[in-house]
Amino acid sequence: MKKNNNWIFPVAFLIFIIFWKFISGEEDLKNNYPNIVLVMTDDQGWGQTGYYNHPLLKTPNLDLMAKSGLRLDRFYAGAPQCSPTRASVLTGRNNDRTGVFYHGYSLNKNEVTIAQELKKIGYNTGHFGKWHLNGIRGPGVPIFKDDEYSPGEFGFDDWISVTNFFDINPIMGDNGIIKEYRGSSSEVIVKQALNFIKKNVDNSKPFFTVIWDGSPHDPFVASEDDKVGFENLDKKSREHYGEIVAFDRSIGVLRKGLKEMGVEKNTIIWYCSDNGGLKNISPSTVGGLRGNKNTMWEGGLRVPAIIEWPETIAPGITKYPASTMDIFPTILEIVGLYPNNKYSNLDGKSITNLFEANKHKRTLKIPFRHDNRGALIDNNFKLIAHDIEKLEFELYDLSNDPTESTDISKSNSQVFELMKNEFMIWNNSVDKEVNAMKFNHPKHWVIIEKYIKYFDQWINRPEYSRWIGRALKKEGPGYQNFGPLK
Ligand SMILES: [Ca+2]
Repeated sequence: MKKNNNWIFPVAFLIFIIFWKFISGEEDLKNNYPNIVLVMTDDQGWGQTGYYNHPLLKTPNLDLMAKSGLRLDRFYAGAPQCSPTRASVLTGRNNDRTGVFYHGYSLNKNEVTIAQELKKIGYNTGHFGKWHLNGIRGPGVPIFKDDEYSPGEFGFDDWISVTNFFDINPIMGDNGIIKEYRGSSSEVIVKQALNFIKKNVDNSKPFFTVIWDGSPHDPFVASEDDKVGFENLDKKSREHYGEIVAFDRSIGVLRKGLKEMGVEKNTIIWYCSDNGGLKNISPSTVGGLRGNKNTMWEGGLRVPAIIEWPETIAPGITKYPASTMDIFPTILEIVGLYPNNKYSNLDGKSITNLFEANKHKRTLKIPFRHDNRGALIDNNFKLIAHDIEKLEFELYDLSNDPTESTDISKSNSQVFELMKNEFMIWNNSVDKEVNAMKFNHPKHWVIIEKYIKYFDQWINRPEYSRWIGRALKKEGPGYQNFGPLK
């Protein structure tokens, strides 16, 4: 008797269809991976953009970007200081967990970075500008090839980077080789980043480009043209604001460059600053918020931020609280790596829900810990610990009190106790990681042999002369000034 095999064909066909759908779904995403550009300024305060109606400063290029992208009005730097925030961008984790306790600390080698993850799925990755995650203090010097903590060691294929802040006509490490560049720091790195982008566009490769500017960090040096309109300011403020004008122009060059290459529609540009605004600059840098850089007040943590992705994100403004710790999970979700992959102890969460019309309330609180100070943000509630060891906490309601003037911990004791407990549990989880890690304290480059070799060549460079002079006389501060340790 002949067996009835009629079922084989339909079942095989069904299996084929499911399999094909699965494969082609992955293929679609792969063929359409967005390009990603992260742009970060250094010390630009929350109030220092045209689109927040600054009384003097004009930022036409940022304003255009804010109009066509998603403007995040409550975006937080992961820490109120440079290196710690940079660590939080690359890892999605609080800075203390990564060994970057203060400026100049190196990022622990066992951290997983966005660049490493994106490389695995075929992205080309590049870093341009300030790095400040390699354990070196002092004004930015070129990063060498043999640097154990160079961008190349953390997943970047191509890099033109300096250890720290840099200014007009900088020398930088081009994949570890010293090269001299002409122009403002913003102009220089955007130009180099566009060369990298062009190479990838020509090869049809998705790219991940990190542009970390040295402006408007001190020393403040702007060109005459960029200081027009600031004549009535004191010299320091005039130069500082001039640097933001140069940065803004570089944003225009970047957006225009992407357009000319025809890739702007499927390119995400995520712009933000690395910490809050500076003191002693006029007009104020923080747009009416309390506190400045290096404090847990809003003025120290809240920074301007925009995500532009023309193909996917409708223009808009959101007050949803988010932070630089959300960049890692958000980007990895966009490319399909998160949450399928397990990443240990992330402190951020993906904010792709903001790209859709339905914006939910944030459920995961935003934790901060830096230099024995802490904070925890739960939508409008903000818990602050000025001294974690002494358990000194305060509570603010940012919806009624955006300037954090009234501590409501007594009148809202229930919320206060809950948030305090949650912060302490989180703080213990950070302690556990810190206690298990090995780390080195940062060093100023003037005491590192491979840099001492360049003293003769560099002593007349304006950005280095003071430091080299002091080092030759072996006197501080600056010489062997390690600053606060963990
Ligand atoms: Ca900074």
